[in-house]
Amino acid sequence: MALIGNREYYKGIGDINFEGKDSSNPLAFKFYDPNLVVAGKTLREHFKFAVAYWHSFCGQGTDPFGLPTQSFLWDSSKDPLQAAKDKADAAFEFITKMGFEYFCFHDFDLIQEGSTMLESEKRLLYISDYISEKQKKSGVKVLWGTANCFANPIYMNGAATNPEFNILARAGAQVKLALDTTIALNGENYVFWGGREGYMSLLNTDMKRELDHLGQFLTISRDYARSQGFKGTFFIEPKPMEPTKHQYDFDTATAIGFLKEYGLEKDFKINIEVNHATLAQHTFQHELTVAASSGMLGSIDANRGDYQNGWDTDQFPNNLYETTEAMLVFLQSGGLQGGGVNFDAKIRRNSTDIDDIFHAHIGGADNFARAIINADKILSSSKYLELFENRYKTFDSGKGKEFENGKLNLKDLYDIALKSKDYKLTSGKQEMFENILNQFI
Ligand code: XLS
Ligand code: NI
Ligand code: NI
Repeated sequence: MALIGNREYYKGIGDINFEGKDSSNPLAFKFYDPNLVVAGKTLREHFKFAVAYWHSFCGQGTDPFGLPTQSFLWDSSKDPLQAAKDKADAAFEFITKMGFEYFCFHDFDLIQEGSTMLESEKRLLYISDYISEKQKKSGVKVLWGTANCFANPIYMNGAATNPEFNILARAGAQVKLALDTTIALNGENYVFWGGREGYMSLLNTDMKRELDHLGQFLTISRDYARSQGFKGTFFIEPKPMEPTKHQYDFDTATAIGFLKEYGLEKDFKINIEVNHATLAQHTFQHELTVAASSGMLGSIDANRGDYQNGWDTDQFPNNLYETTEAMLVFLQSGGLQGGGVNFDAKIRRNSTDIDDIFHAHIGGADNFARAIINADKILSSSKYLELFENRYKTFDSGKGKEFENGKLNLKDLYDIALKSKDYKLTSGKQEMFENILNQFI
């Protein structure tokens, strides 16, 4: 029985089950069978699907041009404490009906911010007690928590990179409370997404000083969390822009360079969001590959962009090609380190029925399930891997191997080149690789 709260918010919708690809029931998984074992793990274990509190229970269909289109029953109480409990009831009802085990949150998704820091702290304690009880009853867990240091007007010039110290300190207080809340809810990880950590114009920005401040801010945040017993991983979530013109955590490569510069690479990994990758002019697969190459593929914010426009549309993932290519990287790198797949996605402004949020998550989960099943078949029963590895076979032995092992200097390369006469124009076989992908999709 899915209903965990006192009243049912998603009336008329029962538990979402796996019914297989021939099912005509729109409220059933067609491909996501949580217990299906692929490459040695169940799909549930591979993905750890999480619901994003902000999009699913707070976002009401607003856009920069329009007022809310979705009104939620759980928002009806004028008392912020009651409203937060109602929202938690709705969230737990939804998550358990979906059969998912995780959610992700910002501090003030859980409860409305107070007018002072102390009031906010009281409110967060109040709601985390309530949510912890619900976690005990339902088994629902926190994949990661984070602090919203971007919505409040005081952060218009940045949070940890604000040119004024007292605003930075205020962001620090907020991160402390968000960490306390994450720890109280047994959160497995903690995210930093630097929405306002960047610049609008370099004419008025001391970039080096702001980056030093960010490095120091993350260092003391980590130290505080560790001193409170937090064992999880910290994630940086790169995004190139929006809301700032230029965000400091532009993409995965930039974020990894930053973490290494400030000595944070042991505690931090990367949370990759699909639409942020495409905003940075990269593919999702590219970002996963960069993170995996440094052993820093931590978590995924699953969504998709729109190829006809240039902002973060946060649509639910449904691009099977894109996700299958991503799952090739995912499987080959051994999956996510500590994280999971968080649906950081929102239904469209004109999706106003109570079941739309179910269709969205069902589609997202089915998309990932299909993609990993395909990717596993490509890796285990096609010539893909052999062809892939074959491109590098001249480094497997002889002089190539010596080069890889650091045994050759530049003069050695010169001597080898003098002796080489014929250079073969070896095909990259891209079209054949593409056909393999197509065959298994
Ligand atoms: C916004 C980000 C944000 C983070 C959490 O673009 O995706 O939602 O995931 O702060
Ligand atoms: Ni995100
Ligand atoms: Ni986003």
